[in-house]
Amino acid sequence: MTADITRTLIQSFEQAGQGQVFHHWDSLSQAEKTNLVEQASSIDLAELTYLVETLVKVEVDEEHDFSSLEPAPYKALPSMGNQDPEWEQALKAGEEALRAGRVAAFVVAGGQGTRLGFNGPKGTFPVTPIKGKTLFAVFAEKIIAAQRTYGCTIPWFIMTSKINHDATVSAFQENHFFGLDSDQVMFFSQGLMPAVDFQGKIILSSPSEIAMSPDGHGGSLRALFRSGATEKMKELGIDIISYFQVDNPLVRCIDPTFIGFHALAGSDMSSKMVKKAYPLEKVGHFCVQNEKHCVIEYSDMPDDLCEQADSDGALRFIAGSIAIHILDRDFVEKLGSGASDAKLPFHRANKKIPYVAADETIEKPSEPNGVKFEMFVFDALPFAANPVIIETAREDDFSPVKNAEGVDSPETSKQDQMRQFARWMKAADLPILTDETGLPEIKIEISPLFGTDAGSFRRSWKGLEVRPDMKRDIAL
Ligand code: UD2
Repeated sequence: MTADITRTLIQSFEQAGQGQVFHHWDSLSQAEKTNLVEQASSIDLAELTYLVETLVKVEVDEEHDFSSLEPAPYKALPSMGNQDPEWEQALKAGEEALRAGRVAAFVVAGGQGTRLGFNGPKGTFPVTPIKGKTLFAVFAEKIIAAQRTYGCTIPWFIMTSKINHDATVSAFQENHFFGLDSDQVMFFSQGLMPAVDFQGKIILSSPSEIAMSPDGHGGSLRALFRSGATEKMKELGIDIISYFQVDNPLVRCIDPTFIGFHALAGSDMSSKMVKKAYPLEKVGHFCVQNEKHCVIEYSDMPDDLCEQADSDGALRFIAGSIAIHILDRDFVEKLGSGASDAKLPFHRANKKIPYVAADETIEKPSEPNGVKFEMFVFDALPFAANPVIIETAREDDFSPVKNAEGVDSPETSKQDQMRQFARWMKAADLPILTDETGLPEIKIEISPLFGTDAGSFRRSWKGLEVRPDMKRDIAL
């Protein structure tokens, strides 16, 4: 970068009231200067100024107007054992789309995993009950299983962030892409946003380093576009993107019925819901406001609405978002390219952000001292044509690993995996003993390559030449 361009960059920061970013300039080495200039050039100052004005320098937190909020309609699961023509038609349509090679898998794995207290990329966290396979390994096997069933290739797009990109790619290389073809796995990094203090000033994490953090999973739409992933999808004939989060080993990464509902409706964006387990469960709520579908995050939804009941006593806002969506490729391009007026809003989150003090030491605050900006993927829903929301059984799709202990922890997730495996065994009339919650007395682990549901499990079991001892732990 020439001296002229650097001078112009510094001036633009001064004009935007962010001159402090270059406060230590004269004492920096050449390498440090290059790093700082690179970071500073990636910041859209106009966007940041707007965010500071609208999200940071506001006197009182603007209250949302929830007066016209309605629960979003959804397609309820057919009751146990019943055939439902609409669900069967959706299954067929989804299977056709898969056989035609129209579907890609997409995982967002750019988060920092702070709550879990795990340092590596979250996808490399071991989650299965016996073999300790990682989240990435489980997803890869599910994708391979779907490819075998539908005789197709399912490209897998993986969004990382600067913090974990290299470690993620290395984990795949070291594990031979978990059985996938290396050509079908594509990695790209999401965007970063600078953190600011409560006056809106960009925070430095060292004299030569701006405190930057990932721009939220909503950043995936522009990252898919900017990285060339959507272009690649177009070349491959893919128009259906199966979106899931890295923290949920139970997720059906490829669910033909869900794909079919989306395809038949000509939807821009479809979502799965579960019935909330309890009124204040920490999931987003599917709602309709001003005739548009939307998700209101648990932290924004007033408790009285979370707890509101219908005349029959059922929760009114019952549809919880478990962050499983299908996105139409053209829709992602429209939102991600910035070419249309449809733009995802940013949300503010108060955080403890390490900063460089006047004497150049690094301070770690014990209270929130600044603001990070994040976009949420579900904010795309109001822009989507023909959105479809379908119900799914929580026990077959959702048991995330978020916390080190307690709810949504490695322990609860392993138990939920084993309950699922025990259900498949019971459905195949195997003598498996469980407690009243369905947890088997022995440990069980079943690879997606052996079975991904009761039907495929039964078929593989029938084909076994040597059956495992049902009194010892079983890993298939
Ligand atoms: C999310 C949803 C919540 C519910 C829940 C289900 C939000 C704000 N809330 O809560 O409504 O659906 O999930 O599990 O989304 N990620 C990135 N880049 C980022 C930030 C996050 O890739 O910049 C990924 C992260 O790696 C993970 C996922 O997004 O796969 C979820 O992020 P989170 O743990 O911050 O979301 P959470 O649990 O608060």
